[in-house]
Amino acid sequence: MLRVLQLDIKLNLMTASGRTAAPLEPGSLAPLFEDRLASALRHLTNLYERVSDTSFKVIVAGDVNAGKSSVVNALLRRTVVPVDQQPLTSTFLEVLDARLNDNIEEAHACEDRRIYDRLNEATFWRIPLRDLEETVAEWTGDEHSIIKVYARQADDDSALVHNDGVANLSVIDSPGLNTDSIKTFFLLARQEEIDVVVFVLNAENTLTLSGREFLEQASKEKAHLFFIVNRFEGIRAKDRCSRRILEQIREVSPKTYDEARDLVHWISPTRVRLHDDDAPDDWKDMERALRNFTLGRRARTKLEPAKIYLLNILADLRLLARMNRRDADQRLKQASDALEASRPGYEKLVESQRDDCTTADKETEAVGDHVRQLTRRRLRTVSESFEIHGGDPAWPGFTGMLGYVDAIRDAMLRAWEHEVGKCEQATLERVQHASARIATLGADTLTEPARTADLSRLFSKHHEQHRQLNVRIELWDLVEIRERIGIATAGLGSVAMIISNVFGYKSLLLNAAQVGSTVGLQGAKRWFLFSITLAGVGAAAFVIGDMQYAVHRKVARKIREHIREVGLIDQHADRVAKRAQAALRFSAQDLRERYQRAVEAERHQREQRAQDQLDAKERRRWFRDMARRAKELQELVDVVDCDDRKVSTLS
Ligand SMILES: Nc1nc2c(ncn2[C@@H]2O[C@H](COP(=O)(O)OP(=O)(O)OP(=O)(O)O)[C@@H](O)[C@H]2O)c(=O)[nH]1
Ligand SMILES: [Mg+2]
Repeated sequence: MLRVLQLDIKLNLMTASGRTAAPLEPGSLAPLFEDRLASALRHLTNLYERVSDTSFKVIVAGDVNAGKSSVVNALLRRTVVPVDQQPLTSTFLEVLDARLNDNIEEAHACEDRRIYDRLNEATFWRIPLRDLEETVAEWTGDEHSIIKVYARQADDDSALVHNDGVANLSVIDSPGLNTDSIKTFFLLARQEEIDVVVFVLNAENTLTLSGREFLEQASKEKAHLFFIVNRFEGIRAKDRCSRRILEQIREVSPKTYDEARDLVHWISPTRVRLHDDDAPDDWKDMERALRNFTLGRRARTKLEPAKIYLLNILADLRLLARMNRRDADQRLKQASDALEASRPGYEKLVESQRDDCTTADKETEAVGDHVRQLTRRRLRTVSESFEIHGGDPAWPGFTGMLGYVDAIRDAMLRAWEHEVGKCEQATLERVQHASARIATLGADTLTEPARTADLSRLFSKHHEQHRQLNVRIELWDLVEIRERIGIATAGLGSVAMIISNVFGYKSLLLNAAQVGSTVGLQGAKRWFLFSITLAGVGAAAFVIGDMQYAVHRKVARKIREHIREVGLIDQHADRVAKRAQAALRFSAQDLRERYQRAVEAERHQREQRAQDQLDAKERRRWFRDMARRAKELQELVDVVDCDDRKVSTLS
């Protein structure tokens, strides 16, 4: 349990929240501790000042009319404070060295000692020493009032009040004890930091209830008290009397009883002749004992409270350090556990990232290759079988030849376009399938859903133009190279041969009549005869070929040549492959990014935990150092010998 630092936390919590069981949040705790530490520091500063202060305060207490004022005067060897048979002293009188008041003897009556300032007349009023008795008799101050009496000291250095450069003592005469004055007494004791309480006991009277109550309370705060038992001379049964008194002292202050030889003195102040420097030896013995007790054992009166306070604070600090270290240990363990626990998940994530991204890339490549080959194969197939795609348009005769050729060509081109379209469709399906597959990659690891690629525009309008194929076929194209050379060398005469070559003689013969209808009978006859002649020259028999088939073949070949020259199959294969890969790369990239974000988030969290780990280690180290330092200090403070460790302070 905290000794110094705890009390205020409880109080603060009570006032702050109105209940005691307020949760102790570190955030709300810190300012309370800060506050408490600040006031502890202030207190330590006060204690330090007190320890380094050479002045001592002795207060003389006792029942009404016990002879307190007489003791004070006897110590001073002169009448300074008023003495009377009637109860007299009603306020505290502090007797100080006149040198503290520019060597002027006078009294300062002060309403409120907390604001007393010797140099500020607003805080007191002056009383000549000779009028002191009158003032003391008349003035009833309140709990804060005091009369500061500056008096020159007797030269005898055995007198208690002296200034030998080492210690500066002041003696306070106090009012007789009753319920009210006890309170006032402890209030003053708390404010003035009293070093020694001298209790004046009248041997002729028994201790009053107030006196007993006072002693009980005082011995709780100071283990040792100093007793002067007066009017002992007149007691006949001295042994019995002293036994009775010592027994009383033992009951209220056992420590004092243990050292009764030094701390209990049986002597009357009236035996001291005032205004005479000399005093009876036993009085002087008492004074020496009091001086020794006050000055010689300053450690006990001044150091002890500081020591106890310091030890308590250090014990508190060690406890706090221990608690905080334990907390840091716990945090360290939490952070380490969390880090360790998240490691397999993190490693798995990184591994799946690598695997899945590779898979996606491979899939992209594979789909590209696949559709490229598929497209290539299909287009090659269609281009190789153009002949069967040419359709079967009605033979229009020679004159409609061009239209006929165009019709065949168009049919073939349509077949081509259709096949290109089908390749695109197959690619689209393949891409859809692959894209869906990529989207499922990492589904069990990643929380972020996959973005769906928009495949509706994979082969959009823009691609229609790619499908279209324009191949112009001239009649001239229907003539083979070999034949063209013949035409060039043989002149027009070879035309019939060529034509017959192209369309076959059969068609030529069969269609002669139709030719005649358009070019004129005469001309037709001539063309026909000419051709016959030519044919007759070149061949023994007319081979009637299938003209339509020949046109199909020639057109198909022409288109095929065009396709080959342009490299159209590869172009299409590359185009669909590229499109497919581009579409799949979108999915792969999405996968990669989602993985990256997930890995990044996980890494960030791990870094955070690593940082927590470091912080906890740092905290642990710091609090270990703090505990070590507190322990070292404790040992240092502990060896300071203050004689009596249970002594505590009045303040
Ligand atoms: N015989 C005898 N008389 C004493 C002794 N001490 C004090 N007196 C007398 O007792 C009376 C009261 O003495 P004070 O010193 O005024 O007592 P006090 O304790 O200061 O009294 P209050 O301040 O009124 O409480 C005076 O008449 C003193 O002369 C003593 O040791 N022997
Ligand atoms: Mg008095």
